[in-house]
Amino acid sequence: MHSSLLLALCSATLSYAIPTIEAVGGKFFTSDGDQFFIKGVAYQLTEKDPLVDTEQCKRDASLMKKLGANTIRVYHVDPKADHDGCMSAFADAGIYAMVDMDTFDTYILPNDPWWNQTQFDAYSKVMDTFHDYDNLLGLFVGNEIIAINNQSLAAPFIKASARDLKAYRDSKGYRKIPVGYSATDIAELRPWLQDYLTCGGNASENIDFYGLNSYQWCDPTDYKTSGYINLQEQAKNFPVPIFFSETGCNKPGPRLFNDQDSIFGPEMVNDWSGAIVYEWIQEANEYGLISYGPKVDPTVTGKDIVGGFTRAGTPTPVKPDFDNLSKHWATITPTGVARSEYNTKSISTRACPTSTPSGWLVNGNVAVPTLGETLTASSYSSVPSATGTAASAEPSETQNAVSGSKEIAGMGAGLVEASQSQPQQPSSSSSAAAPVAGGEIVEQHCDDHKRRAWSIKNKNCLRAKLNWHR
Ligand SMILES: *[C@@H]1O[C@H](CO)[C@@H](O)[C@H](O)[C@H]1NC(C)=O
Ligand SMILES: *[C@@H]1O[C@H](CO)[C@@H](O)[C@H](O)[C@H]1NC(C)=O
Ligand SMILES: *[C@@H]1O[C@H](CO)[C@@H](O)[C@H](O)[C@H]1NC(C)=O
Ligand SMILES: CC(=O)N[C@H]1CO[C@H](CO)[C@@H](O)[C@@H]1O
Repeated sequence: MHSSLLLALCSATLSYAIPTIEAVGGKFFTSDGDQFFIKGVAYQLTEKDPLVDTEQCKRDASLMKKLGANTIRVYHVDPKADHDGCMSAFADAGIYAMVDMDTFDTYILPNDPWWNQTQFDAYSKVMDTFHDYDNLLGLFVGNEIIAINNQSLAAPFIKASARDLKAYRDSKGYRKIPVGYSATDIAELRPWLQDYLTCGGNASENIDFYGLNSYQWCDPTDYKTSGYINLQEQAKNFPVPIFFSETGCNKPGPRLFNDQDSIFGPEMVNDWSGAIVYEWIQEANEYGLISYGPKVDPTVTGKDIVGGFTRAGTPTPVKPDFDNLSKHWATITPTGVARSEYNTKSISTRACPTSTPSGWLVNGNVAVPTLGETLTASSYSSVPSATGTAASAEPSETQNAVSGSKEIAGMGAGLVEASQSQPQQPSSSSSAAAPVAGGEIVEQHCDDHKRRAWSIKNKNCLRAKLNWHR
């Protein structure tokens, strides 16, 4: 008893060494008052939870520090496991964690979304488990739920999950841990999705940050050709921190990471909060920055070997990719703005987009679904609650839409401008921002990150069902 209390105190003391991070307006700030920029890596060595093996975390944290990373992103954790060792290993190396709260069987579905108590319970358990770590930077309510415009009716359910998890956070007296979303980067969803998730004027219902999973910068390219110029146009004065929650095209390779110079350079640094590079471990998708040993036959099973790759041990840099990234990050030291000098009046408000046939389908500032609602035939209808009592029917989206609201009138010009900038995107770009031409990227992306089939039909997406990465 006594010694475990002592241990708890010790690890608590260790993690106090790192300042906490809060979202204020369109930026992240440390509790010391400095702006925080993410230099991150996606970290999911094992399917269930990579934050349980303290020794492994120490080895990885130490090399990540050399790489210049200050953040990891973890897609799946087991809320019942003990994360103290790993979280302090990362904190000791000055590294924050961003954690996805959804699980393999609770994520919001793109085509027939619902948001109910089972999901809420699963998400809130992750929050309960991680809230006390000072190096918890943020929590995601979802990753790439919506991948094409006709799935946009799932967006209000994303908002519902953010609203409920933020309310839960506040009701428990947890610190203001940022709660946000990580989006597929598809031009037909831009800027509608990012605007929708931050529109409506009620911060309690909006996400605290927006992450974009973008693979559209494939070296050699540049700020304009890659399409980053469009991302920037749409991120100007964004109301909450916006950053790349996954990035790093590996075609043709080696990876040069020249996008980091733009993200942290004069074009973008005032509006973006950094990037999480996909990914730490080398595996079949070949995005790895390090490996734990040579590739083996996929049929081989053994301790720490899954899917043809060793998933624990001493991390060895993949060359030249690791060094290339490390060299970039070493030269990138943005200071941004001090919290005391930051004027949140400079941020924009976003209109709730109006729907268009076969485009964005959520018409204006619709009522965010309540817990227990499901989407049927393009409107929300309450499903019977767990106790069997039918809740009252919700108004349909159309009835509820604030069409022609003053916000839309006020923001119209900006939105029109942003959407018109799309066709100017250079056609030479192999970008995911051009979904029709950019099939290759979309496919590759599905293969790497999706554990489920999208309704974008292609073999890679379907195969990804078997994959644990999203
Ligand atoms: C959504 O769009 C995809 C791709 O264009 C199409 O295959 C699918 O049938 C559409 N789904 C619905 C419900 O319209
Ligand atoms: C903002 O949203 C919260 C959560 O849905 C709600 O409780 C509150 O009444 C809303 N505030 C306003 C001013 O509408
Ligand atoms: C939530 O929805 C899922 C899928 O329909 C269902 O299995 C689960 O029982 C629901 N949870 C509650 C509390 O109703
Ligand atoms: C910035 C940097 O280090 N770039 C290097 C990345 O790798 C290629 C291939 O080895 C080198 O040519 C670059 O100089």
